[in-house]
Amino acid sequence: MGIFVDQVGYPAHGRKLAVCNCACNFQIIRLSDRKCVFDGVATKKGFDPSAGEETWEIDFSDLTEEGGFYILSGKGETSPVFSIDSKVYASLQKDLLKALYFQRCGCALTKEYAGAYTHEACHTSPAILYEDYAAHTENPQTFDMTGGWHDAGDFGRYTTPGAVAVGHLLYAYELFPESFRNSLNIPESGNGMPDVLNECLYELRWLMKMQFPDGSVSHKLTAYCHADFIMPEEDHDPFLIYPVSSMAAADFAAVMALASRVYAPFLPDFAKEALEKAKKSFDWLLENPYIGFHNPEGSNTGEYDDDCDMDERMWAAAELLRSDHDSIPAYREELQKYVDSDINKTDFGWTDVSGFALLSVLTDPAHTAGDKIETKLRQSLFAETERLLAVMEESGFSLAMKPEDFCWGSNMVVCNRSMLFILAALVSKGEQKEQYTQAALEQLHYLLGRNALNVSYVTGHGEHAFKNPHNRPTFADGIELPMPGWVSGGPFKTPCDPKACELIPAGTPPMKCYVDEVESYSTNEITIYWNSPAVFMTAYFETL
Ligand code: 9MR
Ligand code: ZN
Repeated sequence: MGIFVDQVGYPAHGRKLAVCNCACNFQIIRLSDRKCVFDGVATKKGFDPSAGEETWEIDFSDLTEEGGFYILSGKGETSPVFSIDSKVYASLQKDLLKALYFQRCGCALTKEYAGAYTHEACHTSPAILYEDYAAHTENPQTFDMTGGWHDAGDFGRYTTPGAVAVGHLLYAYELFPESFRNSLNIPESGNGMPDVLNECLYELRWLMKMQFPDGSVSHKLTAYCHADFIMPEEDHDPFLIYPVSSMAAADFAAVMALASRVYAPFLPDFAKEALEKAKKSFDWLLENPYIGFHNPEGSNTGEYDDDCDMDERMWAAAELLRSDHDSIPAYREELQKYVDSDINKTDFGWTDVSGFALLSVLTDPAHTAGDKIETKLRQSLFAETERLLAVMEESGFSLAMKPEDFCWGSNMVVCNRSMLFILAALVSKGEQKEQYTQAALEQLHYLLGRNALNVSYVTGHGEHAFKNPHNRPTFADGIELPMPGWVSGGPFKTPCDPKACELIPAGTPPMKCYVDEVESYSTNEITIYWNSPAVFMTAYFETL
């Protein structure tokens, strides 16, 4: 038998559900004195198609006492411990955000800020223009491309996922600034700017280096092949500035336009520069068609290939519409084109960024896009959230995921769906607002342990938190525990790395296709853009 709970915990007020996989009576036991503070009977929920199990629900919503607890079933089984607290996700949010500091490239991570997880400055040599490298040019052109965050367990830095991660974070700050008051203890802390903006600035300044003078933007900056499992400062492979893609230019334009607005009160010159750069890439896009990206023969670093740039162009138009007041009718016309197209409008991932356009339009206090666009985007939003609520109803874990949704990085899909519920809550009132807020929270409970594997997918948070992320420094640093606050990619219905294929038997239900193994890059890697939507979620829950 298993009893699955959010191993971090539940906000003191509101619904509190745990899940178990057989009929039972239950007691909630207070940790401090082992006394029963609440009891009841689990109610049958039904067969969960993703977990391949029957499920029952343990409802202890009426327990509002704060503290540490666990569940004891009539059969003597216990759940992991959890908290009930009015600010239950505060330290989680801090760690989710601080994790990005540990990805900083090009600078040393010192004890003062990194604790045990220090390393020397990495990847400081000038990077080589890919075309020159490929042509074996005698004196290839090189550029200073230092800075930014390592994308993931590898040391690559890629424009589209980088822009997306910063997007999640800047929107979180713009919408919930009060959730970002705490210091992250990073080198810039205390300089008068919130640390979320300090941390994003590190990535934005690097992104600016990815723009060519004509406004086009390089798709990625990586070595030809992934490094071994070594510390970043031991990696001396040349880094290459790969060719441009239209997705990179559009995401760049969007995130720079967003940054120009968010940073204006703190760094007016930077904000101006960001807007100029955004406009330049936008103009380049108007003159250029879709340009995709594929790795050259034999290269195995990330590809982030995408066969459609309409959603990226949509995000760029939506952001410039809000931030550049000089050409509103032109941006609006461009945005309208994509709003009227049949592309998806509700995703926040690296392939599909249309949800950011929708978010930007629907949370614009000035309503710059106008009624016509707003109405259409509202329809798209609610059509998708209604569909997702129905998916949740089918799930024993109140999870808005169908079995087929467990792709590589499925936890990102979970987080992005939670973000969409949050957006629906932000533009709703009364009971509907509460329903969407609750739906968003149920997704976080899955991530933090209320799932068929009883795993918290955030390092350092939860009794059964995963411990072996596919992350080079984690492997190479000789420290037993990983840095806290990393989100795992999570279950993948068709895992494709050798370790996962060896350990996960064929026919395993999608929600269980996961192994906490450092080698498993397709189920247990970490990335900047799997953490950033989780920051958005916890920032919202902090405001409640
Ligand atoms: O997150 C990406 C996932 O959606 C893709 O299915 C997968 C295969 O193309 O690539 C993932 O991205 C990886 C990137 O290519 C390189 N850095 C690590 C990323 C996470 O695994
Ligand atoms: Zn580096």
